[in-house]
Amino acid sequence: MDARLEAIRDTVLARNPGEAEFHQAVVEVFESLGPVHDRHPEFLEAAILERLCEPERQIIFRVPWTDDSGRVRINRGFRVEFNFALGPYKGGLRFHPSVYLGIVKFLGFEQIFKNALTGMPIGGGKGGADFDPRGRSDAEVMRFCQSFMTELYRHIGEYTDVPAGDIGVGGREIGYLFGQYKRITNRYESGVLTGKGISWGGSLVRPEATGFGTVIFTEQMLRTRGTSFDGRRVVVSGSGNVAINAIAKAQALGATVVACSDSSGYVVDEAGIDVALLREVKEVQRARLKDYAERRAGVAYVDGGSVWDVDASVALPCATQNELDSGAAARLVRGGLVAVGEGANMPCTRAAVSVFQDAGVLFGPGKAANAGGVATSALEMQQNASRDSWTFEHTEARLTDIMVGIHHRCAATAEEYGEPGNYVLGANIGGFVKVADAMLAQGLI
Ligand code: NDP
Ligand code: 2IT
Repeated sequence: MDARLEAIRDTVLARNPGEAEFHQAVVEVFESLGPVHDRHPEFLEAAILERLCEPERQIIFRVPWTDDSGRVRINRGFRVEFNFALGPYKGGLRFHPSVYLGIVKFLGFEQIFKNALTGMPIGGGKGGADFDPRGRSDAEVMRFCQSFMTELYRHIGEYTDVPAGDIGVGGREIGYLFGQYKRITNRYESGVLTGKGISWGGSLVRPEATGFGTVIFTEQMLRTRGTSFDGRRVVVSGSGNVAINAIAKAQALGATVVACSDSSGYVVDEAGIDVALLREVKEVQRARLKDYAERRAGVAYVDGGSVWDVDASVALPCATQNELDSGAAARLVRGGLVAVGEGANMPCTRAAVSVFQDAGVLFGPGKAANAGGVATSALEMQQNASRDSWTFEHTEARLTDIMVGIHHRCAATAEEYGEPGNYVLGANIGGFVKVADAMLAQGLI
């Protein structure tokens, strides 16, 4: 790493003790940014990096609620408003028991660069709670969401901060959150949340957008080597929103997705995952992947273990951070891996990324490859602002253009900085320069 940036990194790490995931995200970005600071000493003089690493606002709050037996429960809620240079803070809410400040900050930090890469007018933020929705009734989830919004509402707004979904937050939760926001404020402010239902201000394609976008980005990478998804054997991790839609799109492009997972195990389905059945099991019944295996002939369920033990030529990690380490990366490379597209945020460890890059595997980092979700959220905001709603075809065409544009920006930036094919470098520099220019123009704030 560049010596000037090392000193800034050390200060950032010392100021934020115990936040391992935030440290990891910061270090990974800093490793790309030396050459930018050679060309732009003004960024160092204006302390752009120090400012970027210090969130503009961090809100931590108590979320009290009662479970179905009447017992009082207390969770911790977060919203980190990281960067406002390009537009309203924008980023999802994660409900998962592992959520703490370090995870929200890593996600918010990544979101700054991701959102810049989309070319849309959105800043970076993220939030969530250490609430575990698994096994909770709809009524419990509703009471939790209402209590969460009873504090959050005063910090958000269509011109200030626009949350959306992430792990554990989908259409059901966004509905309860929007209802409570509307009730407290007495405003039908559609643009305050994205991922809404289609009949009340949502956008077609938003549910599919992250998974679709990841596959579109990965297809663009494959095309640089004169190949495509057609005929490929693919493994996807996770079986939530991003994973299911990545599976659907990869198979629409002619691939066979032979495995996917949840936190309990994975399935191997050599005939190709049956997306309609997977949606039924996971999205309608809210059941486990094991139930998918029980309902389909010829499918093996592996309890525990790692989905990365299954050979494939394309891997799409779509579950969670640090789910794919260097050992798994080396095994995948031995099994004939050609490309990786990160549907999740930071699913590959830094060591795993090095293994892929050293082996010449095409590697699309999350902040580029999974940007289709937030980009389509920005399209939802556009529709809300103009009180319009677009067709599926029109919205999907916009998403495709945006993903092709992100791929082009990353590839062109990597080339400009002398490392053709290095999408990590291209994404980090491409996102950073846009935000840094805006911060410089807007003065010391
Ligand atoms: P969902 O809640 O819909 O699905 C999450 C999936 O990942 C589930 O299969 C879940 O399994 C698995 N998972 C979650 N945590 C863990 C864990 N600690 N270990 C193993 N598996 C785990 O979330 P999404 O699909 O929306 O999000 C998946 C990833 O994509 C996240 O990294 C998210 O930040 C990222 N992302 C999401 C976007 C969106 O629009 N939703 C946009 C861009 C990125 P289980 O059910 O067993 O917990
Ligand atoms: O990580 C992400 O980009 C998201 N969870 C989507 C954020 C959004 O505002 O749509």
